[in-house]
Amino acid sequence: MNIDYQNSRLFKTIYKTDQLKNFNFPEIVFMGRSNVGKSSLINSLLGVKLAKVSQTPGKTRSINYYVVDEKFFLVDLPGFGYASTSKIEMERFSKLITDYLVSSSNINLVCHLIDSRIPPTRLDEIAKNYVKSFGLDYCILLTKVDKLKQSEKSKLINSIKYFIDTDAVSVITYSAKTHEGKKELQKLITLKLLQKTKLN
Ligand SMILES: Nc1nc2c(ncn2[C@@H]2O[C@H](COP(=O)(O)OP(=O)(O)OP(=O)(O)O)[C@@H](O)[C@H]2O)c(=O)[nH]1
Ligand SMILES: [Mg+2]
Repeated sequence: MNIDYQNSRLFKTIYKTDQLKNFNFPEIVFMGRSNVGKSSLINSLLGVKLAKVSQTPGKTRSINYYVVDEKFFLVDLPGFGYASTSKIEMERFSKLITDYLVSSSNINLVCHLIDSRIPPTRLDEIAKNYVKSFGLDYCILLTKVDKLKQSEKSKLINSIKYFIDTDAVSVITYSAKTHEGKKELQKLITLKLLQKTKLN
């Protein structure tokens, strides 16, 4: 399958559960803690700067659907677990995420982003188990690997083995700065799209 990633655009932004609906494209979902690098990774993957990146955590408060080459959606979920966000906002964020996961019937893959320098948190554990309870395909993207020394990098996968409960889960190290991991992730996305749909 040939995918022209640069041929992408923002399709829809959703702020509230009642705006959620099923569109007619497969969805590749990006979730993770606030500031983990979701928007940067999406921009790197697409090769165009569509998603807003900020120094201030909690930037993406909505669900953003990007349509890629008129073939599928990349779905950028709001970051979870940003401590300074008011409690009501937090609840709204997580409710929007859980409502999305419940209501979408087109999810082909959920990519869980984890900062390669910060061990997974309790919320990461909850998010992973939640996704798995739906039987959704799941992979882990370890972000910001350009910030690691070579020695730290080689220990990285081992250090989060406890979090990954099966060898079947793909783990990709990614840098939005150097684009390390981009080809590998694109390959995985193609595989999942082919497995679940009849796209050609
Ligand atoms: N060095 C380095 N910095 C990165 C990388 N990815 C993201 N960053 C930085 O991390 C910060 C957060 O990046 P975002 O892409 O906005 O993260 P996010 O997960 O979308 O954040 P929210 O929308 O707040 O949930 C920014 O300052 C980015 O420049 C990376 O691969 N390498
Ligand atoms: Mg973001």
